[in-house]
Amino acid sequence: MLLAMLTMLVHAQTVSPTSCGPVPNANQLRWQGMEMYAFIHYSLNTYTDQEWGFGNEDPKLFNPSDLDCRQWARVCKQAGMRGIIFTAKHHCGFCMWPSAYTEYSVKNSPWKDGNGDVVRELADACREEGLEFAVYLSPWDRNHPEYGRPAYVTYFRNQLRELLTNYGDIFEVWFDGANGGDGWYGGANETRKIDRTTYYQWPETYRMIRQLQPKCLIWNDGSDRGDLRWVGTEAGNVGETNWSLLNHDGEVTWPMLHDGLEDGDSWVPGETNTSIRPGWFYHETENEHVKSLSKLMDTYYKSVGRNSTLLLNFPIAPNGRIHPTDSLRGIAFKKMIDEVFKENLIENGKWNIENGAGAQTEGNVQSSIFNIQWDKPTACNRFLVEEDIAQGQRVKKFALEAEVDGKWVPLKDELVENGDGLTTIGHRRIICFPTVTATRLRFTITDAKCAPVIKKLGVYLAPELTDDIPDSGEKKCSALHLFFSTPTQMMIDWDTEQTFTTFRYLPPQDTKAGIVTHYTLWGSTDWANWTKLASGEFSNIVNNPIWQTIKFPATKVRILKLDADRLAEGERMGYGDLEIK
Ligand code: FUL
Repeated sequence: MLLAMLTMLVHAQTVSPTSCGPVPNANQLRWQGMEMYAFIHYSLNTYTDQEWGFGNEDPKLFNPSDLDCRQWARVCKQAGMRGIIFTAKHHCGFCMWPSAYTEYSVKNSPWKDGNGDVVRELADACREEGLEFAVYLSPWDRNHPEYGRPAYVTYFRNQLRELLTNYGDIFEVWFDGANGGDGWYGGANETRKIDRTTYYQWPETYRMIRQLQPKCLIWNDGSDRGDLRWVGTEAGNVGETNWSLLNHDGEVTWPMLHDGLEDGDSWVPGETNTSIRPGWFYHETENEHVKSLSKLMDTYYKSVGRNSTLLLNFPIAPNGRIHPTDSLRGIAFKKMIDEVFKENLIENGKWNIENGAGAQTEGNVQSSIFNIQWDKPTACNRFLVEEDIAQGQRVKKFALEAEVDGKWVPLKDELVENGDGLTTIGHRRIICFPTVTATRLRFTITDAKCAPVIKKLGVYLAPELTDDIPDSGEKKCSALHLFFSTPTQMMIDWDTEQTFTTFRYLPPQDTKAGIVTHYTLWGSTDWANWTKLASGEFSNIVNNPIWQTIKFPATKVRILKLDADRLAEGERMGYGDLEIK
């Protein structure tokens, strides 16, 4: 015991004050406290079963029978979301509010005879439910004739001004950096390349935002540094080491997005965005694939539990409502979070904290060692710790040990792949470890930028995370006879003629090399005459590598041929799995 105490003291002394680094501004601090808020994806894509519209989809398709923004707000609130970010305009350019600057909007749809405004209805519903409201405005606009030229940037700013002026307080603006190049562009049907670092002239746009909405945070994954950063994936996790820092200038590489930058000169915290379903927009085929409770909890631990916020997407179904499966799952998610954190075992009197500052679990405590003792062995499996980030993110490394049956055992984060995961803390860090029945717990800060300031500690006993229904491991395509006739052409053949209507492609899951972004699908009965069944793009497949579905009129074939017209990276087409129906 004496030796252990000495070791702890040595650790404490190694925490020598150096520079504490940047701190958040008031807006960032407030935003971090929101913890979870919802994305809502809804546009013409909802009616064309697409993830990215081309820009020529007919506004007449927008005619929901039962659009109910109050239902969205109620569901989001009950799912624990503190605000909603709405796709006011997605890449297709269709505006969900009657913008004065374009005809491509709800005003030319049959919904409410063209007198409707989804942005208004949602902003009002959010306020009624006590939620904050924010907008996603896609800089890439595949409808606008001037996209790629200076006139479009003026148009974009005019639209942004409408949104920031007419709908009350906006807590965040989301400027998606996605740009696939090609689009309708007023009928030009061509590819338009822009330089994302200069084209949009962000500094001027930022000035306008600051002036119109001084409390609004800017999310921007292209060029000029916004107030928040993307975490480099749409899978729902930030790096296990997550610094809320980046450098103000210079390129941001993928590891910087995912993990932040320990010695960054600016406070740019990570926001983890993911969808409750595989896609961002509603697809009936995904009704069976709404994320399970354990997957959502895993996402929570790997976002909010790793010093990030969670931006969880709920797509709107064609009738204008959140689908019942998604709403029930969202609400169950919040119930489960409440269940896990309902009883802080430190606070219920069985525990005490032994350190110089006295026993307390909330309020700032400057210390490097927290030695927690129980009267009787107590089962636990979650450890929660928060730094007072108003004073910066200081802790670099810590240790966690439990005394079980008279022996100290090191605990590690069971959700990390490498190492023990006991690195940065920041706003909140949650460590998940297999249940131990311990008499003591020791939390030691072993390295910090300067004197650590701990704001909260918690120890909990959560129901164990169960795995999702295990995958049989068998690929759907294992019974197919397939081969590559060239590095970018795949053939599949059958002994007899078959009738198909659907080709499904799962891209490679662990690399961008070989992901098909643009395709042509052909069918034949004789190897000589080929009928083109479909061609197009797999939208957003790089950032969200989920199953892609190609539908075509029922056709008899003996051979199918898939041409990879464009690959995300590399020269050889790859696949994770295939399904043909
Ligand atoms: C991506 C977009 O391309 C997706 O369609 C979606 O909006 C997602 C949130 O961001 O970059």
